[in-house]
Amino acid sequence: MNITKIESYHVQLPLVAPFKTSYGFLSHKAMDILVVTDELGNQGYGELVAFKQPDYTEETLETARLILANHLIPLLVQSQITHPDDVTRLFSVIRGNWMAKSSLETAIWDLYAKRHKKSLAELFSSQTDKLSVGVSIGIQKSVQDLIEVVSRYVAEGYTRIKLKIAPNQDVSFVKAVRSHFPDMLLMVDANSAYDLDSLAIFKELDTYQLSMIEQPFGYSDFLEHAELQKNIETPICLDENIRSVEDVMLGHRLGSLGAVNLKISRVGGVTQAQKIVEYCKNNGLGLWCGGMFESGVGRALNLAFASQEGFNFPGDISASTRYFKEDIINETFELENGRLSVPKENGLGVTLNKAMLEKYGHYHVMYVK
Ligand code: OSB
Ligand code: MG
Repeated sequence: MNITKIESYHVQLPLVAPFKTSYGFLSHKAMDILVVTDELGNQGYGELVAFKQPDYTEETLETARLILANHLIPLLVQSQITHPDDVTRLFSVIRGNWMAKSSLETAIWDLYAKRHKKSLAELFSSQTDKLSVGVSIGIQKSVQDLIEVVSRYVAEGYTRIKLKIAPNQDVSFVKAVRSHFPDMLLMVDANSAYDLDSLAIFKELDTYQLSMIEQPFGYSDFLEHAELQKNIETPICLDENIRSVEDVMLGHRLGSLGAVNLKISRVGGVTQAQKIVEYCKNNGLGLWCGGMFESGVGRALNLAFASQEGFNFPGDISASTRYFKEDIINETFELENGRLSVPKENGLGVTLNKAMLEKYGHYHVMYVK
C-alpha cells in the first residue's frame, strides 16, 4: 500500500464524571485521532491514547507526537508495507514508545482491512458479535457514594465491576460492595499504589472472593508481585508491568500473575497484542481487554480485538455514555443485556463525526506525499 497523507486531530473530550485513581483526578480525556490515507483514497483511523501526564506509563501525548513526527512517520512512508505486521517489524528499531507506535500501527490495520473490504473483527477471527463487558469505577468520596455508583452500573447491566483502590480507600470499600452484591464479578485495581509492606491489606482483600487484584505494586515489580502471589489465593492481574509478550512470559514463569489486562496501545499495537493473546491461550492465563478512556475509534478496535478466542473475562470496554456526553464518531456503543455489539462494517466499522471533531479537536497535517 502507498501512503499519501497522514492527518491528526488533537481532541479533548469532557468526561461525564471525573475519574479518580491513585494517580490523581481526570476530568477530561485528551486523545489524538490519526487519519492515514492511501493511493486509492481509503482512510484508516488510529487513536493515540496516551495521557497528558507520564504517570500511568512513561509516554505522554506530547512525547508520542514527537516520536510520530520525527521517527515513526518518516520510517513508515519510506517503506513498502504490504501487511500491518510489516509496521511492527519496521518500528522495532525504535525502543519503547508503545502508544505512539500503536496509534499508527492500528491505523494501518484499519486501512488494510478497508483495502481488503473486511471488518477488523473478521481479520481477528472474531468468535462473537456481542461482548459481555465491565465497568471501571473511580475512587469515590465515601462508601455510600460508591454503593450508589455501583448500583447504577449494575442496574444498567454491567456484568463485572472493577473498583479503583488506594491506601486507606480499599478494604472498607470492597467489604461494602461485596456485601451489597454477593454474587457480582468484582475486582480491584490499585494502579501501583502499594508495596510489600501492605501485605496485610492484601491478605484481607483475599477474603472477598475477588476475581483478581490488578497491579498492586510498581510497574517493574515482577519479584514483589510473585512474593505477594505466594501469600494470597486471588489471582494477580498485571497492567502497567506488561509492555510485551516477554513481560507476560516473565510474570508467568516467576509466578507474578494469573491474568493479564491487555491494552493494545500499551504493547505497541495489534501485532504485539496478538502474541500475548496466543501466549495466554496456550498457558491457561486469564485475559481481558483494558481501556484508556478511548473515543469511539479506540473502542471499536477493542471490541473487535476482544471478540476473538483467548479473551475469557469481561473487559473495561463500557458504553459510550459511561465516558462522554458526545463522541467523535457517528455511531454509539450501547449496552444491551450487559453486552456491546462488535462493529460489522469494513475496517473499524465506525465513521468520524466532522462536526464533533471541529467542536472538540484541532486539525493538523502530519505528512503529505
Ligand atoms: O488502570 O486500567 C487502568 C483508565 C485510565 C488509566 C488506567 C486505567 C484506566 C481504567 C479505565 O481502569 C478503563 C476504561 O474504562 O477505559
Ligand atoms: Mg489498570
